Order: sequence, then structure tokens, then C-alpha cells
Amino acid sequence: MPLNSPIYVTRPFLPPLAELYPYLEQIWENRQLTNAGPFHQQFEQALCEYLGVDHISLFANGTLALVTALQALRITGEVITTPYSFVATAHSLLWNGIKPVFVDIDPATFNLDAEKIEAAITPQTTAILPVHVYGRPCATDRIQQIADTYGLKVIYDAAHAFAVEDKGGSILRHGDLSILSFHATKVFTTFEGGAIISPDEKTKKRIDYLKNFGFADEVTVVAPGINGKMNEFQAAIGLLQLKYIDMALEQRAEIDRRYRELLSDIPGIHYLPYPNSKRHNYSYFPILVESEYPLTRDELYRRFREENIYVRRYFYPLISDFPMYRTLPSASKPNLQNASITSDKVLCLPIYPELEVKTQKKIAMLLTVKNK
Ligand code: T4K
Repeated sequence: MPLNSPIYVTRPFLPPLAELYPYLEQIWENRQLTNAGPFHQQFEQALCEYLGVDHISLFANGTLALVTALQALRITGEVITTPYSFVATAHSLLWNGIKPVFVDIDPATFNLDAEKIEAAITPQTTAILPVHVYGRPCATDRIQQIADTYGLKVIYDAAHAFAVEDKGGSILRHGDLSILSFHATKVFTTFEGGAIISPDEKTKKRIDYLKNFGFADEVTVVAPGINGKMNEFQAAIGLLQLKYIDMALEQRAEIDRRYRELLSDIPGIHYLPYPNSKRHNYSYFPILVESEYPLTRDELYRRFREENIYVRRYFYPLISDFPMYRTLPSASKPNLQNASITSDKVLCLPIYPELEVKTQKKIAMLLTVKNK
């Protein structure tokens, strides 16, 4: 029997509505709706403390943060990146007139294979744009070593990696800049939203100019900036969400643990081991549908839909298969074999704080299908 109400791959956690009213009253009172108002400033400060980083610039969304990060470091020419991500990663390069150069992923982590980066470097390469896919940390030490050797910048697309830590602390400290997304589908959401994490005050300052049309003061414009600012409503939601994020992450951890238990003995269904991070955020639960499974990945995807369960194929198709990328030499299938195989097998199961045990059991039951 299909479920009465649909189950989606994610469902945003929202704090009790009553707790939002005092924030709204303050906004209505002071009429400061955007342009680095009081909630914006408080949220930046509170986020720095929560994440354990020193400099954050808030954005209207993660894509504008990515586009601006590339501008801030004056990245040009070619940038090495992964085809196994959401399309915004590579789109941010095209919006800056930069040529993406796709490098294959490591099938064990789904992240850019650091050992394949050097072969893709040309005299035009200026940066590496890796993604901590599903919040699983990239090979940050190796990537930095390559960047240092070749004089490249590193910008991490950490859209999935809110609150993730390795043994040295927040993974957002790696590289020259990291970006976050607070979209409705992310573990931490301000409806839409994003951020850039900078290593020092002067870089943050430049980014803050860039997200506000390039204004350095009332009469000075230092760059062709964009309007990328987070507004006061988003910042208020963010402040409120911070009160609940630890609880939400604990609930996610429990759901992740339960999936591992329920799915441990299903032939042809594989999931990744726990990442080697010190703190994980359980943002996604990807499974791989192997050839010994009685259904193909897409048959299984459709079977879930018939049951009113909307699992997703993150990330299929690969970015390199979209029309604006597929003619690039680096987009060829043989160059991206692991990404291609993974993309054809992956299915992301629902994971969010309010997911009920009975729904997880139903999902596990559907996965134990015996016949074609
Ligand atoms: N870099 C990476 C690696 C990213 O993954 C993303 C975004 C970005 C950069 C860009 O950051 P932003 O500019 O978005 O801040 C979603 C999101 O729209 C996108 O933000 C996200 N990555 C991507 C992985 O997933 P869709 O097309 O799958 O979204 P949609 O609308 O189908 O939502 C999925 C499910 O979530 C729905 O079936 C129901 C649920 N949902 C969704 C929304 C929007 C809700 O319950 N409430 C909602 O408000 O792209």
C-alpha cells in the first residue's frame, strides 16, 4: 500500500513558529530589512562561534557565494573540479567566464580523486574547486600540497558540510575559501542562504564589498560587485535555527545509524562506511544499487515513487553530461569512469530529523524486494 502522504528525500527542520515572532517584531520595529542589519551581524558572529571559524560573510544563497568567492580571488582561465556535484558548482565557473576541467572521483569517497588532479593541470589552471560531497571531507592535505606545488588557489564547495569537523577542527578552515549553502534542503537552513568562510579579516572585507555592489563606503565602489546580501529575515531564522541544530544533528545521526542496521544484509545494496571526520552531519544517505540487485537503479527509483516515496538520484546526470559542459574534452566518459559508474548506481534515501522509524522500516522493506 502506498503511503498516504508523500515522503521526500528531505524535509526542512523548522523551529517552533512562536519563537520567530519576537524576531519579526524587532524587524517591524526598526525597519532594517537588509544591508548588514543587526540580525545579520549577530548571525555572523554566532555562526563563527558555532562553527569554530573566524571570518564569515553571509549571502542570499550558496550559488552567489560561489560566484563571489571566485571573483574575490580573481580566478581566471581553467579550474579543476568534480563532475559529481550539484550543477551550481560548475555553473559558478561559467558565470565567471572560467573553463571547468573535470577530474574523476575516488569511488571510495565520491569526492575529487586528488591523485588525478596533477595530470589535469595546464598553464591556464589557476585553482581547484573540490566539493565535500554529502558532507564527507575531501583529501584536504593532499589537495593543499598540490595547490602549493603548482601555485593554485583552492575554493571548497562545502554546501553539504555544515558543522563537519576533522581532527584539526572545522573542515571549513581548509583551502583559501570555503562556501556553505543554507538552502531549504540543507541540514541547516535559512530558507535560502549561504556563506563564505575567509581566513583573514582583509579577505572578508573584500568579499563584503563584492556582495554589496562593490561599495567600500557611501561614495566609493572598488569592484563590479553583485547584490549577494543575506536579508534580516533570513538572518533571524538562522539565529533561531542555531538553537536547534545540535538536536537536529543528533536525530540525523540516529536515522543514519538505523539505516545502516536495517540495510546491512540486502544483497546488491551498498552504503558508504562512516566518513573519517571527527564530526559528521548525516546530510544525505546515499546507497549504491549494484548489478546483483534484482532491479536496476531506475526501476528501484520508480518503485519507490509508486509507493509515494521520492528518493533522489543525487548526482545523476553528472554535471559533465549537461549540454553546456558535454563538449569539453574533460567531460568524456573514459576520463570520468568512476563518476559515471557511481552516478548510474546512486540513490539518496530520505533523511531528516522528523523521519519516523516506521517509514525507515517501510523503505528497508521495499529494498528487500525479491523478484524483478
Ligand atoms: N553546491 C552544492 C554542492 C550544492 O549541493 C548546492 C545546492 C549548491 C552549491 C548551491 O547552493 P544554493 O544556491 O542552492 O544555496 C536541491 C537544492 O535546490 C539545492 O540547493 C541543492 N544543492 C541540491 C542538492 O538539491 P533539487 O532540485 O533537488 O530541489 P527540490 O526542490 O527538488 O527539493 C528536494 C526535496 O526537498 C523536495 O522533493 C521536497 C524537499 N523540500 C524542498 C524545498 C525546496 C522541502 O521539503 N521544502 C522545500 O522548501 O535541488
